[in-house]
Amino acid sequence: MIVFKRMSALLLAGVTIMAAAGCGSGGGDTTASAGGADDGKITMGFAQVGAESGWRTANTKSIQESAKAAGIELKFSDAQQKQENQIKAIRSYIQQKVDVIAFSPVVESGWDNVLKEAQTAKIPVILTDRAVDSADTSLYKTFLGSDFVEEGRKAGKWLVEEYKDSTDTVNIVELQGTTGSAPANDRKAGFAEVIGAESKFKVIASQTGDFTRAKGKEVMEAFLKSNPDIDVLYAHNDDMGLGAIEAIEGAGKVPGKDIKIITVDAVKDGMQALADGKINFIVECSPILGPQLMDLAKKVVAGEQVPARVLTEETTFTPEQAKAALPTRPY
Ligand code: GYE
Repeated sequence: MIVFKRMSALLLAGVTIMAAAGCGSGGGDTTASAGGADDGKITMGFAQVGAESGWRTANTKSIQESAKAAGIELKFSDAQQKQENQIKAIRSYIQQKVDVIAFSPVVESGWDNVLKEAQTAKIPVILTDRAVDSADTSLYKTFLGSDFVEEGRKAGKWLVEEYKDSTDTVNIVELQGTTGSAPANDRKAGFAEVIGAESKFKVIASQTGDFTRAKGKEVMEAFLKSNPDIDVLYAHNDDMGLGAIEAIEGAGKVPGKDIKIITVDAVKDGMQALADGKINFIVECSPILGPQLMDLAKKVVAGEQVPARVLTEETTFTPEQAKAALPTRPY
């Protein structure tokens, strides 16, 4: 009833307004550009870590494509895994007076000064993918990315389940991500927390492979030389795991059988190795952060409140699940 009454009132009012406006636009769908929201395009400066892995390549693609789709002008830089390059890029974005700065900090510490410079210049900052350890959280608007500790726990839980009927010692080697990076610190911590509950699990060697295939191979070769009895490899990303597979095969061992392998990311090459039985379990970490980032950027530039932490949704994969997912895997 109320609806009906209101509708007739609106119809009447509409007739009056249309008459007054000389039968203007009618449709009423043209309000999207009202309020000058589209005046001046948003410019984003994005300081990327590098191109160290399949994950990173997919992440860069997602950011570039989403900026285009969102009508955001993107200034993009690749820091080649060096913090000083990222700091330089951020300073240049400040100088260019971009509307918003987003970046994926290569390591967690050492960002306070440059973040303060952005704050003084009133340019909002969004952390993407990796966190910083700054005590002052007002230096950035939000942090969009995965829960790396949880990823490490998922890897550990699979291992506990896999060896639940065994009382023998399980010798584990670990290929860590970039030293000092959030995913390396957190994936190590989450894994250690879970396996630490059972004394049969022993991490006999743990070293960085810098998230690259080449380093993963090199470090695994060294692990194999000094440790004849490796049961499990936990690699903080697929690329290092894939490099390690080459080292394991080179040493005459069978990856996935003689040495069980757990990795993180679930990019196509990793998923293929999982489907082929060379990797045993992958914890997913999604690189598709672009659409959410552009959405947050628009809100932040408009001065809207955004949540301090935006988490990515993720799953895990067994070989069977990898086979099913591969044909439609976009990256
Ligand atoms: O897992 C790895 C990449 O920060 C989540 O960085 C990202 C990690 C990812 O090099 O492959």
